[in-house]
Amino acid sequence: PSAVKLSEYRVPDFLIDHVEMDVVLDGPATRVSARMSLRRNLQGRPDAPLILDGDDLRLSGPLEIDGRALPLSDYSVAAQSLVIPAPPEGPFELHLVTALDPAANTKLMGLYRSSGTYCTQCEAEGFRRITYFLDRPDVLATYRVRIEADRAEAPILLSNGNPESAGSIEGTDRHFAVWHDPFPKPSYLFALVGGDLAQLKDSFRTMSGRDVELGIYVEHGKQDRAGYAMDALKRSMRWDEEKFGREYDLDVFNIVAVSDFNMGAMENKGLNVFNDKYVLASSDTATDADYSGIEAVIAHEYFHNWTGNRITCRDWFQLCLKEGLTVFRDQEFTADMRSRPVERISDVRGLRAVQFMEDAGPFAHPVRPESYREINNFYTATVYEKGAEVIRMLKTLIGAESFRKGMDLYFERHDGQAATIEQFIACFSEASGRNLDQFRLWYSQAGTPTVRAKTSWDEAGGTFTLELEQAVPPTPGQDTKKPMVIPLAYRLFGENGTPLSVENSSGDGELIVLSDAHSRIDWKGLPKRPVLSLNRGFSAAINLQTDLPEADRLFLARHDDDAFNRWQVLQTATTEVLIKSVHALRSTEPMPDDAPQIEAFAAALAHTALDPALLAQLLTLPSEADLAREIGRDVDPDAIYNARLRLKQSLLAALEDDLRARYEATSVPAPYVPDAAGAGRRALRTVLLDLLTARRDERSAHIAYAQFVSADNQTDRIGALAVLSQIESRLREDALDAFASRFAGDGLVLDKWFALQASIPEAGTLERVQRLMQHPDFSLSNPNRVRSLIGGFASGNPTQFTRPDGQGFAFLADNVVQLDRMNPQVAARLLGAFRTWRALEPVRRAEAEKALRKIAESGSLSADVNDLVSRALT
Ligand code: BAL
Ligand code: ZN
Repeated sequence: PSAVKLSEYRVPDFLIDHVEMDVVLDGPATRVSARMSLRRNLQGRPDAPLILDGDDLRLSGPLEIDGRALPLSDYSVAAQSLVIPAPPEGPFELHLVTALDPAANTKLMGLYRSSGTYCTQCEAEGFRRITYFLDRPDVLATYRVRIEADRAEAPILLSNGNPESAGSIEGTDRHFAVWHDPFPKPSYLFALVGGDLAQLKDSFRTMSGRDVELGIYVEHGKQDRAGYAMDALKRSMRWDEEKFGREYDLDVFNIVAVSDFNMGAMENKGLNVFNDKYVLASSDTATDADYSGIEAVIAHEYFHNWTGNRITCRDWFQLCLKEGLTVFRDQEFTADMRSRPVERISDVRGLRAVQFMEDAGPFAHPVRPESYREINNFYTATVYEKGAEVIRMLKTLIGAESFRKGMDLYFERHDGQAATIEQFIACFSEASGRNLDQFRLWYSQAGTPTVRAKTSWDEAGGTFTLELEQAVPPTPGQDTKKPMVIPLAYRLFGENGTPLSVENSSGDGELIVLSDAHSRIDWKGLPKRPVLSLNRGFSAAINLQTDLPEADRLFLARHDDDAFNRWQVLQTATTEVLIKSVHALRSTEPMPDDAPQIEAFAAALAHTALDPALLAQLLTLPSEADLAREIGRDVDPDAIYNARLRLKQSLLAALEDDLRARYEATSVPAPYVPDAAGAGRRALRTVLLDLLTARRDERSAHIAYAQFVSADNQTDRIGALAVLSQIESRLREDALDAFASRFAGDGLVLDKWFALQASIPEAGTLERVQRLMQHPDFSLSNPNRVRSLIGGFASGNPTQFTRPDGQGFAFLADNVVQLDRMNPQVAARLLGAFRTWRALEPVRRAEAEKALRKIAESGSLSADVNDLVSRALT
C-alpha cells in the first residue's frame, strides 16, 4: 500500500451522526445490520462520492437509502470499499447488512471469538471489518446497538454506553440486549461482547454524587482473580477526579477480560476489553510485576475516557495526543500509588531499553509521524513512552500550575472533538504565556538528543560555569536537525551535601532551559567549587554526557537528594566499567578495576534505611540491551553477557557475607500482600539471589532451588526460577518440570515459564524453544503465548537470538512468515527484535540481514510485515 501522509489530511466529505446497529451473533452466520444517519460535510468537497471503508467484508442483501433499495448500478462494492458515486444531497439514512464468521477471524481485529466469547477490537481500523463505514477518527457518531444471541451460549451481551433494554425472543432460545452510547465517538471505540462470563460487581460514587455500576467480566472460575483489578479501577476513578478534575460520565463501566488479544487492552467507551494478563491476578499465579502491570493498564484505559474518548484524535498521526498523554497520566498515578523515585527509575529503564533503541535504529520515527504505510506499526515506544516524556518535559518547562491550567483549558475547549497536537499545545501556550513553537520539535524530530555538559571553576572569581552542547542524530528521512528545547532540572550542592540556593545566569530557578546548540551558564559568588546534579529526575529524555570527576560522582551517590540521580551516577559508573570489560574481553587490553563498583555496592548494602525497592534498583546492573545501546556499533552480545557475569562474580567474591545477610533479612513470614512495600522487599530478594548465585555452580543452583520450593507466592517462585534457569543444572530442569505440572492448563501462568526458558543463555535454547512450540499449552494463535515464547527468545535472549550461525534469526524469520498468514499484527511485532540489527558485529549482522531478506522475499506478506521488513532493510 502507498504511504498515508499527514500533509495530505483532508476533512471527511461526509459525516455520520448516528448509527443503529443490530448484531445477530450466530456462529458462522453472524449478521450485522447498520443504519447510518449520513450527511454531506459542508467543509468537504461538494461533489465527492461517498466512499465507505471495508476490510474483508461481504454484503448480505441490498443496500437501502431512506428505506428504498438502491439499484445495483448506483453503487459499487468490493471487499475493501463501498462507493456510492451520487448519494442524496440532503441528510439520508444508509442501511446495509454484512455477513461475518467471527471464529474464522484469526487477525483478532474486528469481531472475533476468544475461547468462544464474541468480542471486538477496532483500533485502529477494525470497525471496517464489521461493517462498511467512514472508519476514521474524525467521524464521530452516537450509537444504539442491539445484540442478539443464543441465551445459553452468550448470556452476557454488552456494548458501549448505558444499557437500555433486554429480553427474550419469543419462541426461541435466544435473547437480546440494547445499549445506547450518548457520547459521539469514532468507530475505533466501538465494542461489543457476547459470551458466558462470570461477573465481579462493584460501584463507585463520583465527585458529583452519581453512582456508577462497575463490572469486570472474566471466564467462569476466575472471578476471585479479578479483585485487584476492581480495586485499581476504583482508585483510578478517584485519582482522575482529584488530580485532573475528571469525572466519569456514564451509568456503567464494564471491563471484559479475554485470553486472545493483540494489545494489552482497549479503551472502548464504557466497555474496556482487556487482555486477561492485565486483569487476572492471585498471589499464587501473579507476580508483583503483574499486579503493578494490572494497576497501570486498568488506570491507563480508564484515563483514556477523557484523554482519548471525550477528546479523540483527528487522524492517526495524532496518536500520541491520546497515548503519550495517557501514559504520562498512568505513570503519575503509579508514582502516587507507589514510590515516585522507583517508578521514575523503572520508567526510564524501560524508555532507554526500548524507545532509545528504537530511536537509534531503522524504525526511528517522530513522536508524531508524518507518514505511514501501516498504522498498526506505530503503536510504538516512541509514540507511547517518548510521547509521555514530552508531556512531562512540557510540565517541567511551564510549571505544575500552568500545566494544570492548560489541561483544564484543553478539556473545556476540545471536549467532544477530534483534536490535533497543535490544538493541544496551544492550550499550554495560552495557559503559560510561553511560546512553545520550538518545543513542538519534540513531536516532529526523531532521534534521542545528546547533551554534552562541561563544567569549569574559576577559583579567583568564585564562578562555576557549565557549558552545554546539544545534537540530535540523523534518523531515517531526517538528515539534519534543529536544536530542541531541553529542560534540565539541576541542583548545586556545597560541602556536606547542602543544596546551594544561588541564581544561575539564565535566571530560571533550578531549571536550565537549553534551546540553542551551545549554551553557557554561570553561577557567581561561590566560596568553593560546587557539585552539580544535572537532569534530575530525568527531566529531559536525552543522552547526557557529563565530565563529572570521580569525586563528584561519589559525592552525589552519597548526598544527592534526588534518588533518581543517586541511582543514575551508579548506573553510569557501572556502565563505563562494563563497557571497558567488553573491550577487554574482545582484545588483549587488561580488565578494568572493579574496586569502585564494589565499594559503591558495599555502601548501598550498608545503607539500612534505604527503601528496599530503591536498593533493588541500585543493585541491578545495566541490562545487556543498555550496554549494547551504549556501545552502539560492532556489538558482540556474548562479550556483553560475559562482562556482566564477571562483574557479578567480583561483587559476590567481595561482598558475599553482606549479600547473604541482606538476602536473609528479606525473608519475612508475613502473608503475601501485593503492595509497594512488599513488592520492593521481594524485588530486592531476587536481585540479591541473582548476585549470590553468580558463580552459576551446583551450590548456586541449590540456593535458588531452595527459594523456589519454599516460595509461598508467585513473585518469589518466579524470581527463583528466573535465577535458576540461568544455571545449567539438574535442579533447573526439576524446578521447570514442577512448575509446568503445577500450572498445567493455565496459559497465563505458563507464559512466564515459556519466557524464562526462551531466555536461557545457552546453545541448546533454540532447540528447547522449538520443542516448547509443541507443548500442549502453546498455541501460535494465542498472542500472549507467541509473545512469551517466540518474543521471549527474540527480545529477551540477546546471545542466542543473535547466534553467529544465524539459526536464531532464521527461526524468527520462519515464524514471522508463518504467523503473518494468521495474525499480521502479532507477526509484525516480533520484528521489533531486529530494531538494532545494524549495530551488531559483522558476522551476526550479515546473518540478520540474510534472515530479513528471506522474509522480504517470501511472497505475499501483510502490509504490517512488509512495512517493517522494508524499513529494517533500508
Ligand atoms: N489504544 C490502544 C490501547 C491503549 O493504548 O490503551
Ligand atoms: Zn492507550
